[in-house]
Amino acid sequence: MKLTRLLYGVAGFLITLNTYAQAPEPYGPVPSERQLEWQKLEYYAFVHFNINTFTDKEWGFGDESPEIFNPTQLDCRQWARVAKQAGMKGIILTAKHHDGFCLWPSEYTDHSVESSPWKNGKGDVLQELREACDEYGLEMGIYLSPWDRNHPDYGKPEYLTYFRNQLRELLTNYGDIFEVWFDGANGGSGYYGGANEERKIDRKTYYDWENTYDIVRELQPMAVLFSDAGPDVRWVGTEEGFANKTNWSLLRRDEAWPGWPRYLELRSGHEDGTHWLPAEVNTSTRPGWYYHESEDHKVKTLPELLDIYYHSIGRNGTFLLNFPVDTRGLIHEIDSAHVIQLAEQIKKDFANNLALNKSVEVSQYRNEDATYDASKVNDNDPKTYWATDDNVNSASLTIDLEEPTYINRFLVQEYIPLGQRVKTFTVEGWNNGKWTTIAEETTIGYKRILRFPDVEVSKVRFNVTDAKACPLISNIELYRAPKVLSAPQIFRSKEGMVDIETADEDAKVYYTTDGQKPGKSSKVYTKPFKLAEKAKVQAVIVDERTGNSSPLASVDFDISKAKWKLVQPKGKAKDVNAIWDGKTSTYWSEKTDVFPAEWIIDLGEAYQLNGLTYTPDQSRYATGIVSNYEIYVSQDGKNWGEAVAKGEFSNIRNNPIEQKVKYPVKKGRYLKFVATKVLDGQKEVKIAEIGVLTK
Ligand code: FUL
Repeated sequence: MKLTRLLYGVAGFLITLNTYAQAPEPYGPVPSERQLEWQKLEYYAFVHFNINTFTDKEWGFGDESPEIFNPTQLDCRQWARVAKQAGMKGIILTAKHHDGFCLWPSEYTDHSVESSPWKNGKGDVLQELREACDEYGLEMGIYLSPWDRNHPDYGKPEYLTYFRNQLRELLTNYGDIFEVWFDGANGGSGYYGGANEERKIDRKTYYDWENTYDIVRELQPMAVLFSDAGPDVRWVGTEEGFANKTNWSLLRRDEAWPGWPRYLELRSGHEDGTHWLPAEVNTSTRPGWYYHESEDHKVKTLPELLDIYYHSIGRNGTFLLNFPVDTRGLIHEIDSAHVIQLAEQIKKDFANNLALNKSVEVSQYRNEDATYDASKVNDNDPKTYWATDDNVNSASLTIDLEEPTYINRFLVQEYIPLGQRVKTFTVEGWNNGKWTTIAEETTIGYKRILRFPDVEVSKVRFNVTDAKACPLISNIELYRAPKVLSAPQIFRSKEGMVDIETADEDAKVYYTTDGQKPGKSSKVYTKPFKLAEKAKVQAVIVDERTGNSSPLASVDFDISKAKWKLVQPKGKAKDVNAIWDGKTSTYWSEKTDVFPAEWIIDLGEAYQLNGLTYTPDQSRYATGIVSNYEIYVSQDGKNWGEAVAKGEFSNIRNNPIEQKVKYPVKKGRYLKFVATKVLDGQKEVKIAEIGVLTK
């Protein structure tokens, strides 16, 4: 008996030996614990709110009086509530922006809330945010601008003491801080305690960053440090809201510093980076970081936000989305509505993981040890992973979906505690007895999400085609996200071609041009179509699978502009297309110091005209906005008679959307648009779009 047991024991031991594999060694730089914790947050809020909110500016000069800081309904709990509903995990607040005004009663300056009328100088926004974050279970972070256009010592060594004292205050008095955000911006000029001059500093050396970083490590060891070049989290090199598809969480960090001129490299990181330095994608719900009423119509829409989500979190970055809090001290209703729509869409997109618990086969797993086998990619446990033998840099994994299944999202994660390894990969689908390529991609990292049109497959094959070291894949998910049901966008070009755009390229759109409501019996949109006459185009997206449809999009197109020609200013024919291409993002700008400035358009034939539409420049720093106008109509382009309309585009500064002017019907073939005044006396007129209304 004893002998048999011994033999069994030996056999068991040998089997175990046979199937035991050494854990893979880390490869290259690896994340610190604080970086790992931070990466898991994925999505969190930025709040830009202070003096600039009240001056309607993006950068204050530093000479603003604290008297103007007086929010009427400041409520950090509302910020936290919105952030929570939006699925965000924390809030980073601009405790001090470049203008130097402090949102907390700093011991080291009077240029703070203490000198403002808000709460009679007894308020502390940081404290209120702390309480709100605690109540809603959110992390709190701080933005402290190194550039301080108010402080008299800025540019001298003394300023560093001030800056560090403030940092100590913030890191001592407001509980746990998850991220400290150091902005690389520095424009030179400032008020500087009344000196009102240019102060250039050497951004590489002036701040003596290492000693400042030590303060953060000492007081908040788990906080990550953000700057253009880390040391823990890097800027992604753009504020437009994306990382490159190839995105290494690595950087040759010693080459970079805050204000680094080669910042475009931050969009991809460095494949041969010497440090673990993952990217954070920061962008705002609006064009500006601060609240401007004039941007109320430019809040990013659900399709835009969704793109940013997939181009940040879906590309191995985190997503830091800014709320420009308004003069009331609240996140504006439009912004909160849009981010909540995003949260709902994300929830739907990732509702049903089709790969979960499906059988998975791999080309090879580490020493045939079950610890590293195929099942680890869909066991819902981020701590387990599929690993191959060392020295293997290409490998395949096949998920059997058992029956033909539609998919349109592929999510994959590397086990990053041991480094980022995969250089290239492909995804294939099995359908009709053969493999078809769905995607050919580069890096993965913490998380990569691919978005593609619906494909029907019964198996999915994931191939690592090149890796720096044996691939370690901790998770794979498959989804069929529903279509985005935002109203489609309808455009008409000058030539009269109507284009209908949707968030998903394979969305099904039904449309009409006869005034009837579109539905399943209407025409299906497949490509741009010609619409020469005046008509109402209405369109709706229908998700075939769920039967749900989008809100109705409806645009009234007036007469076609196909025959329109510019008569005056002369010789500008090649610049003019932007004003009637149907796109508000393009414009024509004409420099002039002669006002009134005139535009004459030949409509090609005579119409019963009774109105004009004018869309001003829609860019972030819009210029050449016509504020006062006159409109004339003529049969022959020579005799104009009295103006059919003249006046002011009311509120165009604060609300620079399409302007519509109606006037009594007058027949004519020629239209004259006269700009009698432009905002701020600028010597330029810009037209993004111009149109007429006819009877
Ligand atoms: C930039 C700043 O200059 C902007 O005002 C804003 O704070 C943005 C997040 O960073 O560098």
